[in-house]
Amino acid sequence: MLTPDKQISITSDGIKLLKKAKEDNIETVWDRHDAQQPQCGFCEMGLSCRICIMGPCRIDPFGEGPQTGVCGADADIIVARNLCRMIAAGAAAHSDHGRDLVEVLEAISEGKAPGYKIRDEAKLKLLAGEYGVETKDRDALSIAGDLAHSMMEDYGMRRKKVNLVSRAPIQRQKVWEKVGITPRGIDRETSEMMHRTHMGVDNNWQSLLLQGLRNALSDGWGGSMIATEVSDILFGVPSPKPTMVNAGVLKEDQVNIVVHGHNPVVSEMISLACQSPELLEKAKKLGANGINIAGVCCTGNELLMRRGIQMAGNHLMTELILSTGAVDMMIVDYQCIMPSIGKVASSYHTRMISTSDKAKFPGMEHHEFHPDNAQKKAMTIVEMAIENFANRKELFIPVKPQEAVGGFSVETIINALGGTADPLIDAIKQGKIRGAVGIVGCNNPKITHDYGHVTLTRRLIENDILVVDTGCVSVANAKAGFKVPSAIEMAGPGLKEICGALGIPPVLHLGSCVDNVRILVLVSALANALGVDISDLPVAGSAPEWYSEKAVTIGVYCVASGITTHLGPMPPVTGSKNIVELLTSGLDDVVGATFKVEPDPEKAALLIRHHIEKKRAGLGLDA
Ligand code: CUV
Ligand code: SF4
Repeated sequence: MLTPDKQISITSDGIKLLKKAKEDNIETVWDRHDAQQPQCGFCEMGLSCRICIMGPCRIDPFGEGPQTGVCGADADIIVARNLCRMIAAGAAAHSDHGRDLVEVLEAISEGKAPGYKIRDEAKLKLLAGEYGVETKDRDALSIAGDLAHSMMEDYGMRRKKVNLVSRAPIQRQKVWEKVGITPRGIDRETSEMMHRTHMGVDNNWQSLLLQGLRNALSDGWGGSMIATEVSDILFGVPSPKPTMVNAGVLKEDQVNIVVHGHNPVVSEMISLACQSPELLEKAKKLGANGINIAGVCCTGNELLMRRGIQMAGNHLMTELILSTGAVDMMIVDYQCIMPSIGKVASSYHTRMISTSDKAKFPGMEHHEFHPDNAQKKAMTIVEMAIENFANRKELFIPVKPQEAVGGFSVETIINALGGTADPLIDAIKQGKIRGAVGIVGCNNPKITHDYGHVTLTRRLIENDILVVDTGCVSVANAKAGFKVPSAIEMAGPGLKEICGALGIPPVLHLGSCVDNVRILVLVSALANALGVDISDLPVAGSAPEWYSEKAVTIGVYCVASGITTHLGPMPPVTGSKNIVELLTSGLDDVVGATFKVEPDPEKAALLIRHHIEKKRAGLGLDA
């Protein structure tokens, strides 16, 4: 158990719910993290290898024991292979999520996905144009079919480059060509990464890492970008909407359904079912004043972006939210779903439902969703949740919800600016806004929950740096009150003036993890407007509390796209001086950006500000 003085979270719902969970004898992620101490030093440094069964092998970092594995791989090779396999896994996860959306798009075009439809024809046509699909005098469904098939080709080996790479500024595309890292096919790069890291294939740490960059780019400008764009086509381009966040969004008098995971394909159908008059009627009959849907993690972000649906919490809140006793049902799809939550739920009345053929969990009932049955399934599942309302025991909803605004797509940001990026560029040129930072990623029990996100964000906005966020950061920042227009009071004078005039908060919610591609599109627009490369812009990325393989991939595609990126937790690379050197400085010569690792968000804010001022000087601003 945790020592009482160790602060686990800066959030009051987190602290109160952890206390409740302890009273209820619930084991949480923090307890399990404690039980794992000390964690393996070899693994932390990336120096252990279990790729083949001549091993497992470890390299002695102090130079006394073995310096190679059984096969002869040295520290550089082992660290590189381990990191590259993390990139491949992250790219696979996002891109497979994208693939599921492409399959829904195809099914709609064939009339095999009742309940789903093309909600944004303009975006469909825009994408069709980019993919060279004929749109003139054609109906949306046949365009959708051809677009889906063309996107499927992006996943394979028939193309020389992933199609949406052409969205990047031409200077950036040339960098990729010169270095030889233009991604060719989405699955191809992941598959080749796994091949190269098999024993006895690529044993040059530099060329391994270059393939790692290409693999990450195949996600950022491929799989994730497809995921976001097809989600916009199917469920609508996000626009700003008021919402509520934290555990207080659960309602005492309503059926509470929490959706968890990443893909909007299931959660969108659930949210529609929650509005069905027939089910609302049934809820009423059973004594509930309505059906309340809330999200956790990224599928929640997807719903928040497009429907203003409230968020109950982020990654480290997913167990705690169950100890409210107020969740009648939790419905999950995939990614970042702790295998512990079925067990947590068994102490309460909560019914746990898994929905994906590729993601099953202990202690959950499996109800598989497919495009052809999702509409019906959603009705059945929500009805089960309503029936479970009667089984509630005592509730503990610890806080009042916090207001926030979410739903900033690139389209709506440009709209808010009056149709072009010019006002933003002018503000940057005049120095009213010094630059912009995308703060993204997860929570990690190694760091006080939400402390990294909120501290870094506060320091940046008070220094006139615009913050955009996605993923679990977006919930942390919304809970901290950065996402109401009055939050400009926490911003520096220049940022306050600009955001005040536009009526927007100083921290803009750009969506889920796959929506980090909206940041790529936004920086491309800024770079093009200024006639420079992305790496010349006064911008940066940051993942202060990251934990997942997906986060590694995001960090790598940001850097490969020219965005210098800060990481809170150190990735498992310190066993190779060469690789640490390359990631933190050498990459500057290759792609014009690097990683900066700094666990303390106060210091990270200084590093990032310094970087932004350096880029401003490079552009001749403030001269
Ligand atoms: Ni994809 S990847 S913990 S839910 S941001 Fe949240 Fe977001 Fe990390 Fe997961
Ligand atoms: Fe050991 Fe080499 Fe096998 Fe890795 S690939 S487990 S280093 S023998």
